[in-house]
Amino acid sequence: MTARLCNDTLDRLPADIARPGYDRDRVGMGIVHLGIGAFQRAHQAVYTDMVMADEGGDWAVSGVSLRRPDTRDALAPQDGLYTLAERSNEPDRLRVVGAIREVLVAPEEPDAVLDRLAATETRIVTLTVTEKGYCHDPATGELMLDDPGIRHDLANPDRPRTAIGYLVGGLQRRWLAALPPFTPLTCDNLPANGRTLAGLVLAFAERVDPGLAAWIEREVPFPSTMVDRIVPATTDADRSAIDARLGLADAWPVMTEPFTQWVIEDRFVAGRPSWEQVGAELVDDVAPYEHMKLRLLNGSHSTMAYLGYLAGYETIEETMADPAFVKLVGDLMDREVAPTLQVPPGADLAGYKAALLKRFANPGLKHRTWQIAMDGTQKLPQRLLDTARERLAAGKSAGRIALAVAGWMRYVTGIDEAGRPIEVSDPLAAELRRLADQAGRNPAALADALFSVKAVFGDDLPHNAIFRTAVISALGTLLHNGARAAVAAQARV
Ligand code: CS2
Repeated sequence: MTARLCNDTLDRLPADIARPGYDRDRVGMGIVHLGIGAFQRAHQAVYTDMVMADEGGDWAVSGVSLRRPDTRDALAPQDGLYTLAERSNEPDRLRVVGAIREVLVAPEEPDAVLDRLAATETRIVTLTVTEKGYCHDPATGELMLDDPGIRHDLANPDRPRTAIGYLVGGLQRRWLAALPPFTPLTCDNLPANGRTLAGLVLAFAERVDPGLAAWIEREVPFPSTMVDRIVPATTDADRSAIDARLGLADAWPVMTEPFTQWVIEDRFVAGRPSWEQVGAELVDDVAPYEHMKLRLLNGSHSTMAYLGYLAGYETIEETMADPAFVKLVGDLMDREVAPTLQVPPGADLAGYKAALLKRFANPGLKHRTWQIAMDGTQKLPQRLLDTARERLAAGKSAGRIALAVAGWMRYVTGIDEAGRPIEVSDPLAAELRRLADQAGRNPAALADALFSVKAVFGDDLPHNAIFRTAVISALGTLLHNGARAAVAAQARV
C-alpha cells in the first residue's frame, strides 16, 4: 500500500514538488477558518502558507467543517497536509500546503470550536461557507430570522449550527472574558461581503444581548474582500494522478488554475499576516474590484452554467468550444456588464476580460456546468440582476442577462431538453419546482411564476416591463427551440 502524505513522509516527495518552507511545529495558531473546503485550501490557505514560509508568524489555521466530517477524515491522518495542483495546458504544478493545523467538525464538537474562537491567540476568523451559509435573504441582504438554523442557534447558543451562530457565540465569549475581538473576514462571493456579514452578525447579536451587539458595532471591523480562483471539485481521476506524482497517497488534493487574486480591505483589529508580500492587494475600498469580478466572471459563469447545461455541455471548457457561446459571453461582458463598472485603480478592463475568456477555456479544469449551476437563487442577484437593474434604470437594454435568467428558469423546471431529470441543487429547489409545475410550459406563465420568488427578484424587477418581456421572449425560444438555438440567435444580434 502506498504510504500516506503526512509530516513524516514529506521528505520522500519528489524534488519538483514544492512543500512548506517553514517548521510547521514552530508556528502557532492565529486563524480559525469556518467552512473548510476546496476553495479555502486553494486560496487563503496558500497565501498564508507563503507568508509563513517568508517570515514565520503565528498564523496557522484551525479549519472548521460546519457540516460534514469528510475533510477532517481526509486531512487528519495527513497532519493537515494536502496537495494543490495548478492545471493548465502544461503538466500540473504541484505544491504541498502546510497552513492547516487541525480540522474540527462543528456538529461533533461545538465546544471545541467555540473554545478556538474564544482563544486569545485567535486573531482572524475567515469564512467560506458559500452564499447560502449566511442565512440571509439574497435580494435584501437581511438575516432570515425564520431560517431553521438561525432559529436553532438563537435557542441553543452553546451548540450553534450556522456560521453566524458561531461568530456571535465566539465574540460573546470574548466579550464576557474581556478579551479583544478577532477580525471576521468573509471570503465568499456576496455583494459587499464584509458589510453584509456585519449586518447579519449585528442582527443576530442584538437578539442575544444588546450590550454584545453594541460592543461588536464599536470594536469589530468587517473588512470586505474580493476572492478569485477557479476550483472545480476533485475527482477520483485527479486523486490517482496526484498520488502517482507524489509517490504517496493524498486523500483529498485540490485542483485549481494558475490564476489567483485576493483583494482585501485593510481593517484588522488584531493584526494580520503580510498577505500583500505574497500577492494579495490591500486596499481601502473593495467595491470596484468586487463588481468587476462578480459581474464579469461569476455573471458569465452562471450564464454558461444554465445555458451550457441545457445545451448538453458538461463542462465550461466544452461550452467555450462552441463559438456562439464565446460570442454570447464576450458580448455580455463588453456590451452589458462593462458599461456598469467603475474600473478599479490601475486595472486594465480589456485585459481582464480577455484573460477571463482564456481562463474559462482552460482545458485542465473540467469545471462542471452543474457545479456552477448550484444555488442559483443565492447567486443571481449579485451576479446578474444588479447589473440588469442598473442598465434598465439608465434606459439601456439587458437582453443577454434576460437570456441567462431565462436559462435559469428553464433549468429549475428540473427537466432537460431530452426529457431527462435535472438534479437541481438549491435551498429553494422544491419551491421552484412546485411553481414551475403549476405554471406549465407557457413562457409567460412560467416566467411570472418564478419572478414571484422575492428572495431572488425583489419587488422591482418583475414589474419592469422591458425586462419581463425580454425574459419571456428568451424563455419562449428556450422552450421551443432549445438552448443552442437561443444562444445562436442572441449571438447574431
Ligand atoms: C463559480 C465560482 O461555482 C460557482 O458559482 O462561479 O465558484 C467561481 O469559480 C469562483 O468565484 C472563481 O473565483
